[in-house]
Amino acid sequence: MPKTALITGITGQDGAYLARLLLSKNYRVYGAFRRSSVLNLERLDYLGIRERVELVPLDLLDLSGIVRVLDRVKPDEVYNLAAQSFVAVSFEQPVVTGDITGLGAVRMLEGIRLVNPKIRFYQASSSEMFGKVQAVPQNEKTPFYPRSPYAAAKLYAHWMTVNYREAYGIFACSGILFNHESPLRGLEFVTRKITHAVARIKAGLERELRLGNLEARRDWGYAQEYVEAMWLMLQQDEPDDYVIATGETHSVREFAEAAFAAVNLDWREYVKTDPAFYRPAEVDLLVGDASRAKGKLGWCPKVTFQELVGIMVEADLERVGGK
Ligand code: NAP
Ligand code: F7E
Repeated sequence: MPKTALITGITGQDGAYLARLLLSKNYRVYGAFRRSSVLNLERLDYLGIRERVELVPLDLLDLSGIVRVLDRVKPDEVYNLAAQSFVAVSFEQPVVTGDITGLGAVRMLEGIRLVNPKIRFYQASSSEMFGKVQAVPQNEKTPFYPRSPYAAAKLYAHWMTVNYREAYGIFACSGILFNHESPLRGLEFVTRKITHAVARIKAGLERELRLGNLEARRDWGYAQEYVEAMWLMLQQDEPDDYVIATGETHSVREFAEAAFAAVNLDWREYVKTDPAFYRPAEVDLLVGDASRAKGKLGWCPKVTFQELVGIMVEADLERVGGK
């Protein structure tokens, strides 16, 4: 019998890649979207899988809708990828971020507890929970220290995932994923903002790129590989929490330098810093230790930092038509 999966956040970067992965494994894939006046299926179109995903309306703010969808779809596995995921906006909208990103996960868990506690659950946790890091590199045992409303909301969702596992025996896993990027990354995130601007500058459509803190360091991996780890977590005999990361860290400055160099431009001639893009509290350094994932899931990343930058620049050059 093919398995059935429900993915929340199907319109986002990870939702699209995960849907493609699960379809390739013969799953029946339901993709949950929140109703809006324009349904954005751009990423599913980009991957050519729009027609193969069964779309269901679901808002993480609405418990009764969640219960109805779980009852109708009868998933074996639920991947909770939906969130207000942009850290910068979480400072402007802390309450709604808490409601969607924090309580939203609890509504999904409650829905599972009410409808069918045998459903396996994946929670999209984040390296942002480490925030002001208490150890370098960060692993599953590293204490958390969130630095934004987004991170605090994710931390609540993380502990509730652990709690539903311990209290009700639900097969619930928290994947603590470090930053992962791709050509499907939203334009507001720094990597895609850079590669998109590089392509437009190369094509003569723009002359400068305004960025915030160039010294922040992140452990950037390739999204396509990271969704594989999500699936692996739900295939184990026992539920657990896993750090997913490359183990390498690079600054925003290094990313910009590499992206401009990929089209033979010098980043210093185009990048300007702008206080508008600084955050009230910053996460200075993230670098993950994914040894547990390697040992238990057999997961390890393959795409290097340089390759990731190249993949993203190439895709944006094609989109902009600058090639
Ligand atoms: P993304 O591209 O921003 O996608 C977020 C998704 O959540 C979108 O489909 C969005 O729908 C949906 N959503 C937002 N509010 C919702 C609501 N109230 N009800 C239902 N759906 C809602 O994020 P991503 O990069 O794919 O990340 C996937 C998940 O992993 C997120 O939870 C993110 O916080 C987490 N995460 C991401 C990273 C990373 O580096 N990418 C790392 C660690 C954790 P709309 O299209 O309608 O906005
Ligand atoms: O920022 C700095 C910024 O917005 C990265 C989300 O997927 O990953 C993501 O969160 C760094 C920060 O991602 C600009 O200050 C400089 O230090 O690309 P970002 P993020 O905040 O790390 C984690 C793991 C998640 O869970 C989140 O959902 O880059 N930065 N200048 C800038 N950032 C942006 N966005 N724009 C700038 O102009």
